[in-house]
Amino acid sequence: IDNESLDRQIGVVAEVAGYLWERGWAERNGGNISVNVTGLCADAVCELPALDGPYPLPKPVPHIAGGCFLVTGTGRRMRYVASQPLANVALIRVAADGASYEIVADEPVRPTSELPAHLSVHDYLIGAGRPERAVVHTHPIELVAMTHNPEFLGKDVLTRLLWSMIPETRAFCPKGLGIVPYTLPGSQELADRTIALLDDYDVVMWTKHGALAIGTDLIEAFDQIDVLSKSAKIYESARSMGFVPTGMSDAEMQELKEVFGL
Ligand code: 2HA
Ligand code: ZN
Repeated sequence: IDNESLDRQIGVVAEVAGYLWERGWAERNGGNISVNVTGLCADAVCELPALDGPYPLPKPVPHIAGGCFLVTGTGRRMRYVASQPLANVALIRVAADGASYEIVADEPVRPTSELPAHLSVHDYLIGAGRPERAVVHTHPIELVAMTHNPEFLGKDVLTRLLWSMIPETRAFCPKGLGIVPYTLPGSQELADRTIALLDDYDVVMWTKHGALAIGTDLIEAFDQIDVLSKSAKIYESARSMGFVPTGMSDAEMQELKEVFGL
């Protein structure tokens, strides 16, 4: 496929896949990435014949009917997405009725097991008129560890704790972290529980599993998880030094909110 803007997007997928691997968030085939490239391949690419499919979707995605998506392949390792993106990323097209998809690309890579979550999120974003086009799901160690503590799972408890570790987290993740209770990976239920939190939170945490972030591009989505992860590491570091971190006070956080207009 010869398309400069698509090539650039594939380059960013490879870049972020490399970050996930380097962070230690992508054991084996852990995590997945998708980008809505519908606007970028309005030309010949979206008209390409299907190599494979159609495959039915568990729930129709009417707002992205006819759309094209770059999606990391099922069973594919992030470290190889980074080094050989073309061999490990699928290009898929959602059917005109939004109920199935086809694979259109040089190589018939099957999309991630978390396709229901990715496509449901893209469908929600377009339906809500939002600008985000990139979705990252990954397994950030410290954040996942924190979901194993029931005390952190109450409404906005983890968000407040993470905000209070360092001012940047409050500033760059102003809506915080929504928590989905443990749900079967790859299921439509996980997808539905995820999109239910996207109005109110920047990042969604899948309990005992991983994080999902959206962004206008993949770098922005990665950064959101990275900022939260930094706070989680500061918390862990303080605990392993033998004390419970004080955290910024409510007054200090309120000041940030006012001065930065968060
Ligand atoms: O792709 O991360 O959630 C493997 C996963 C499933
Ligand atoms: Zn996962």
